[in-house]
Formats: sequence, C-alpha cells, structure tokens
Amino acid sequence: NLSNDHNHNDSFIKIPTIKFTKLFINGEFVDSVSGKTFETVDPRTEEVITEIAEATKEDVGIAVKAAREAFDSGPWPRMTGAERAKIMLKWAELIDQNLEEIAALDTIDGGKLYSWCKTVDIPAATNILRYYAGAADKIHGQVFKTSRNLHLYTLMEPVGVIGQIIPWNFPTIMFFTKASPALAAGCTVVLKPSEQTPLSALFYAHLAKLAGIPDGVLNVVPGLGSNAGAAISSHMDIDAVSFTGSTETGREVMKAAAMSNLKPVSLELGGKSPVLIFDDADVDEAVDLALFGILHNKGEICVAFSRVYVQEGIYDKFEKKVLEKAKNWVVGDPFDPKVQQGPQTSKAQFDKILSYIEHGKKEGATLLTGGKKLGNKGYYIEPTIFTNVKEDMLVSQDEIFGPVMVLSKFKTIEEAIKTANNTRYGLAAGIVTKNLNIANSVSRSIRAGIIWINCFFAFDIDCPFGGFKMSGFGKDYGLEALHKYLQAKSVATPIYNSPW
Ligand code: TXE
Repeated sequence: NLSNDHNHNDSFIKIPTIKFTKLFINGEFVDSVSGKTFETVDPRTEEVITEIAEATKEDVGIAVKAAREAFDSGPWPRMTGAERAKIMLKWAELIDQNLEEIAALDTIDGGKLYSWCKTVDIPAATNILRYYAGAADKIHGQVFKTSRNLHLYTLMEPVGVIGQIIPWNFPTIMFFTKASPALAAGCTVVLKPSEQTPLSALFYAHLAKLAGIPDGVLNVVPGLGSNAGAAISSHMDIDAVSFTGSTETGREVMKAAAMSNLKPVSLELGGKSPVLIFDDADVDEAVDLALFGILHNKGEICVAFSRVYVQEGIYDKFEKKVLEKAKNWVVGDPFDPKVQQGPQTSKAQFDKILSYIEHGKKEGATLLTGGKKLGNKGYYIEPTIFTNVKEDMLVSQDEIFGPVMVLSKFKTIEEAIKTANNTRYGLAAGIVTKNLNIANSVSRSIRAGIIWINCFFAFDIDCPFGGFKMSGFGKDYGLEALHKYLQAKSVATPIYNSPW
C-alpha cells in the first residue's frame, strides 16, 4: 500500500542544508589527504544528497595519531570522571537543541521514519550519553587481602585509543552506543560511520567540539569499509575495536585485529531472531507484535523477528489477520506522519532483499503477500510474508535485513524450542503467551542474548545487550560496556611484619 503522498517534494518538512561533509580529525573538519569523496544518496529519491570526504588508510592514520596524542598527553584521560561527565552532559544538551535538524538528516540519509528519529532514536541516544556520563565518576578498582604480607589493589585504567565501526541502520543510536562508554572511561576514539549514513555522525562531531570535548579525543572518519574500516581494524596503534555490522565483516575485523596487534574486539553481528506465538495468545496483539517485529525500521534491525512460529490452534486465524494488516501497511515518504515504513537504506540493501525474495520463491516457499518493489523511484519494498517454508531454505537461515517475514506453524513447545534454536545466530527471541510457566521455561531454553516476552525492541540502557553464537560477543549498554574500555592494572606492595 504505497502512500498517495509518495511524492518526495519534501512538503512535510523543510530539509536542512547539509553543513558538515568533511572528516573530523583532531577537532577540525578537514578534506581527505587524497581529496577523494563519495556520494551519499537519499533512498527516497535515489538522488545524491551530497559528496562526503572519503577517509582512506592515510586519513585513518592521521586520526589515530591525533587520538594517540590526546590519550598519551592530552587532558581527557587525566580529568576526573566528573569533569568528563560535565562535558558529555553539555554535549547531550546540544543534541536536544538540534533534535529536529539531526532527525531530518537521518531520515534523508537512511530512509528512517522522521517521527521515530525525533521521538525514539535521538532521545535514546542522548539517554545513552547521559547514562555513561553518570558512570564516568563511578569507576574504581578493588582491594585484595589475600595474604598477610601483600597490599594488592587494582586500578581501572582506560584502554587507550579505540576504533569503532558502525552500521547504517541506526546511525544515531549506534554512534552513542559505541562512543559514550569509551569516552566516559577516558579513552579516545576513532569512529567510522557507515558510508551509507555519514551525515548525523559529522553533526555530532561538530556538537562534541562545541561541548568542549578536547581536540583529538573524538575523530570521525567516514569512508568505505574495505579501506577506512579495514585500516581501523588492522591499525597497530589502536588498542581495541568495537564493531556492529554483518557477521561476515565481523569475521574480517577479528582476523585483521588478530593479524595486527592482537587488539581485543567486540562484535555485535547479525541475527535471524524467532518469535514463538502460543495458542493462548491474543491473536490481534500477536499480529501487531509480529508485524512491528519485522517491519519496524523496514526490517533493517539486527534483532528483527524475521522468523515467526505460530502454534497450530491459532495459526489459521493469525495468517488471515497478518495478511490483512500487512496489505494495509503504509509504505512511503518517511517524513509523512501517516507512513509506517520508509525506503530501504541503500540500493545494495534493496537489491539484496529482492534477490532473497526471488530465491525464496525458487526454493518453493509460498509468497503470501508482497515480494515486489513499490513505485518507480526510491528503494521501497512491499511488506512481504512467506509461508510453507522449510527450515533449510535460505530465507529461513540467512539474515535478509528487510521487510520479509517467514511464517511457520508448530505443534508442541519442544518443537518450537528446537526450531527456534535451529540457527547459527543467537541475538534475540520473542515469546507470546499469557502462561508464565511457558514464558519462563522457554526463555531458559533459547540460546539468544535477549528474550522479549510479549514485547519487542524493549531496551534499558542499564541492561547489557549482545549476541550468542555467530551474533557476536562483548556486550553493549550497561556497566559491562563501560568495562570493555577499561583494563585492570594490579598493584602490589609488600607489607613487613604485619600481624593482620
Ligand atoms: O554490512 P557491513 P553491510 C547485516 C545485514 C546486511 C548485511 C550487509 O544482513 O544486509 O549486514 O550490510 C564497515 N573492515 N547487517 O554490507 O559490511 C562498513 O563500512 C572493517 C547487520 O552494510 O558489516 C560499515 O561501517 N569495516 C547489522 C560497517 O562495517 C568494514 C547492521 C557495517 O557494514 C569492512 C548492518 C572491513 N573489511 C548490517 N567492510 C547489525 N548487526 O545490526 C565493511 N566495513
């Protein structure tokens, strides 16, 4: 159902002028050494928004040098946590003041719903920033009294220069998920936003400077994964890397880290998350949850409920209702407040999704609805549902990362658990039931980093998030994420003649 207002004449909102298109290194916006640029494209129109300076290996090297100097001799790691917190809180305030402009940048760059960027993504990001600002002055080690003649304690020290590589599906949330705990810990950062969505990251860099983050502490280097990204993961003077993206690229990052200076990596990778809907569920609520689970952010969510399993007692009713609602789902200009689903972020992602859909049809799955692109301009795809799928089909196993639901029927709890776990991924899972015992026992049986009972996409900044299996390792959020950027140094002093 393509919205009638699918005219992209920007009548819903005034599109901001793009102010920042260069690399942000050592507190300045600079051109790349090579003078190279790349285009960032508006997925609503397929038109180029602007040219962005392209960081290559050389620019990454310059950024790392700046970050190293800022770490080795600059004020940031030497400030008290409270001093760092004050600057981070100021940064959050400046983001609040520029909320609408930044929301519009993420919408034109990534096809994300403007209303969500404004009310969910950016507020969530500033929450993350404020949470870690609040943690900055609560970093401490431990004292050990294991023997009579040793005074032994740990100092929690910042790890150093951190490389961060983020994807395009949540440009704002990912930026602050990575940067905030590292900065709170006293580290300095070289962050590469995705080449698909660099606009908001550069705006955040500008606000960081205004807030008083010292030069060299935060460097933002937009560039291609194979070049700037690879330069980060293989750099000899980066002390740790945090990555969110595909499992395939995560493997490359880990390999490069191992082959260079053995820097520790944390990886938040892909998923193929199941939701199990039991017979006692309210069918209307379950349908809404399942659709939100796969269509929110046009299915470009690592935790998307891309596999939906419905118990046989309510399956037919569920199928009928989910079909009806999917057909009435409103796809169109993400600035239009009526629209529920915008365009896919890039041509590459759009082509990937359509090719999985073709593959699913060839494999013999039934296309219940959707399956085609929408309109003549922009990367819009119909909400798509496959039924009669087999567990070994690609559409059941691979992360499609688009508005494509794979819907199946199950009989028993045991069968549901077995199929839910039949995946190389383990990021998230959902359970829809009113029966507490089913909810609790199934939660324990599924191997995934987060289980949502009767909900989807429910996060709390204080609660660690990250995958099992090939969905990665090393948590984001909570104090666990802060500890990725700290290392314990043990200090021992002999004590002589102590009776205690
Ligand atoms: O991801 P990449 P892509 C999945 C999703 C999607 C697929 C491909 O299934 O369809 O990945 O998307 C940088 N060394 N997810 O190709 O390549 C790249 O520039 C270092 C799931 O865009 O993983 C970008 O900044 N870095 C996911 C970042 O990695 C490299 C979110 C992510 O891009 C690199 C996104 C290299 N060799 C995609 N190659 C999630 N977990 O949420 C690329 N990059």
